[in-house]
Amino acid sequence: MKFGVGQPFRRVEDLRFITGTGRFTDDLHYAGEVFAAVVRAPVAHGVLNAVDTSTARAMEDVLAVYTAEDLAADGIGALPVVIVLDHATGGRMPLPAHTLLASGKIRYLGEPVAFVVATSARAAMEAAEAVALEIDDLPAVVEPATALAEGAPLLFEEAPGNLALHWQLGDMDKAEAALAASHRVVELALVNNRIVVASMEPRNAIGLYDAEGESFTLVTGSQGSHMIRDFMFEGVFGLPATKLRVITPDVGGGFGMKAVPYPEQALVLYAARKLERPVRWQSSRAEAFLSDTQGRDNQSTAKLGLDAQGRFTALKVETLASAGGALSAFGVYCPTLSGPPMAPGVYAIPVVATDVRVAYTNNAPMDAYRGAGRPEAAYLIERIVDKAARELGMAPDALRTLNMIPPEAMPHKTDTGVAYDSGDFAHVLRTALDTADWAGFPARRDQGLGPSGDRLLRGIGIGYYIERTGVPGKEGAAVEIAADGRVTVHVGTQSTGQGHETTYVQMTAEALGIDPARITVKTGDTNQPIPSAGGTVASRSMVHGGGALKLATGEVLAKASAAAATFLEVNERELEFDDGAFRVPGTNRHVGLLDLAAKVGGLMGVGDFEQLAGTFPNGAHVCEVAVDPDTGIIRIERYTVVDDFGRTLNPLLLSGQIHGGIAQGIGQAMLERVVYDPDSGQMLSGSFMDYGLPRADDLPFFSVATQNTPCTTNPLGIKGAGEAGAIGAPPAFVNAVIDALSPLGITELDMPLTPSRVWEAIERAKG
Ligand code: SMO
Repeated sequence: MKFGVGQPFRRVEDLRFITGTGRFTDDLHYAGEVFAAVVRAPVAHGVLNAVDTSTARAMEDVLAVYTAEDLAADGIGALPVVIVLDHATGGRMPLPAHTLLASGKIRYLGEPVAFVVATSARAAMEAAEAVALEIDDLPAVVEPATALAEGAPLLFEEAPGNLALHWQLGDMDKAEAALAASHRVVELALVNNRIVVASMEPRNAIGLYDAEGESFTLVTGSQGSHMIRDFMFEGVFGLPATKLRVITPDVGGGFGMKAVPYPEQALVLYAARKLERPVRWQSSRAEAFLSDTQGRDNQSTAKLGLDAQGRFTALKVETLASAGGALSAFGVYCPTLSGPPMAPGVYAIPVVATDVRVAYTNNAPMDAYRGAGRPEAAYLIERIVDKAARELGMAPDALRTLNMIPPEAMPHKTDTGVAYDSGDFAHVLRTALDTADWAGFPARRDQGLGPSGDRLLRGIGIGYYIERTGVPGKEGAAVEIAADGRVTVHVGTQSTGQGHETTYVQMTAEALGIDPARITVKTGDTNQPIPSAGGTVASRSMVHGGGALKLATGEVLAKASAAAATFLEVNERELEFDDGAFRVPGTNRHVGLLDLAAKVGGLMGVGDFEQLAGTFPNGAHVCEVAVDPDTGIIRIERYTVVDDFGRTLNPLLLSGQIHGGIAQGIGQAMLERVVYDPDSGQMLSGSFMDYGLPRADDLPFFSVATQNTPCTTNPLGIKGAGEAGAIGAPPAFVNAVIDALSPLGITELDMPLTPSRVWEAIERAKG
């Protein structure tokens, strides 16, 4: 079918976006609305002695200035922590309150301290500047290692030694013993750099209050209206979730950062109730740098054991991670439940253990960023495998192939307890290497001169990733065929730019045999008629949302089939459904689905899907680079990806996902790093003048293809593709650069591989 699943159907939402008629939160206006601005902490760590709001309150057009005292007086609670774990050594992790407004103490630069509401955005901003804060500065700690060091300034009384969590997976002693018994042990220490999320549309929130119904509406850019509602309400307002409707219109990027609740979302609701007026807040880019949750930020040391043949015997990892200056909803998820289980990657490693210490630090709160822990795991294993190959004098592809879990061993349970259901890793790797002309690289290595006439240093690298997605859970969908022939599909996953409308339209058009132009996809409203919704995280939208839609279209067809049997006066079993119509085979008697819907006054089908096990997208990234030794500038010459996504719904959109993921992964690996001054905690990279995002001319054209092995744990065979590109890219890129620099004796280098860092390493190596 022309518009069916598997076809490169063009994005149905793009006309709206490219003609400027998308409807984002800031495009929506409400009668009587007023404007909020946040007073943010000007220091990273300090005692907050007083907040003087008197000048601001007296300013023209100012309606209110709220502080932590006002919130406390009204019984407003703190934001929820979703991931709560036990310390490995026993005992629940401490849970210092993630307050909406600071009280008593400041713990990160940009932490909200007061909330100003005025009749214009300008008046609100000016009044915010007039709020006087009396702060005694404290020394800041901006790295987990310094935060955990003896005598470091303490952030929270509840967390002695700044230890948010000490957590282990596997038996560290067993891993140490297995390493001791190994033929060889390869060691690696690396930093996974802290990065901002940089969604194109900054965060925002509009709060509405209905005094009569004592109910709220929150309009906000999010990765799922249902998840924000469920996080927001009980803890913060002490009200049942039914008292809050959350609406999320078009969203310009989320990447994990918009999956969590924020103080401002609660504050607009609070202010809307106090003032009985719609209250709107729109983050500036500068605020986004300071107060959006950030990603990655950990340091690991790892040991990989090998036997005499090069087979892996054990992997032991020790990680220090940062939670930032407030515990965000999934703040400790990435370095614990998400990353470490994936530590062995695609390799058979009999013993694997990880020890993680998460520290409170005077930085923005830490949370999920595209991949959320899995990129960290993939980066570590793929770097240490490359290092092992170099130390053994073995080709990196051969060492990988030797240790990869073979398809005949599927399903395979890793020592970390993860059950891989399917995959043919060696075949995917071989396909990628062939496409990248890996075999022809030695001849290319010696080609080409830099601008000064020096020889360019060329290198090639592999990053093989696997991620666990399709996290078990429920997702709902509903399909409504109106009597007039219009079809509405309700889903609970939220597109933040991925193009969900297109894929859901494709799936529906194929299942119902109807024209895609008839179908409208609705999302982002907790009032939708769907039984459950988990939102868009962890590459789950097609895995879960696709499953739910399949159930919903199935129910519509079942109802229609019964109606068709009555109408055609045949037994239902005699009917066939084909090309949008029920037919009695061998006759010309038939009725179209849409005609039937008109006759019965409309049809509705609902699906409530439960994904029971993980899915495991995986693939090989092969990156080829040329480093100019005079400048340290790295040019990516070729970039090849072959993925196993189980089943492809739309190859055009899929490529888009991979392209964007590579750009974000290369961004982290080549350019991006949040820099806080180590003493003051001031941010030195607080704008795009100082923080390098990748641009189109930093990247080559990509070769992207799939070699799919059906997923056995999802009824559609889908593995999920949202995060994959960002997971495979960093190790492929860094391994390529180290390959280029290894003739100079450079075998370790931490991200981001900026020209200055590369140039300095080259100069040092030259002596
Ligand atoms: S980083 Mo994601 O939204 O699981």
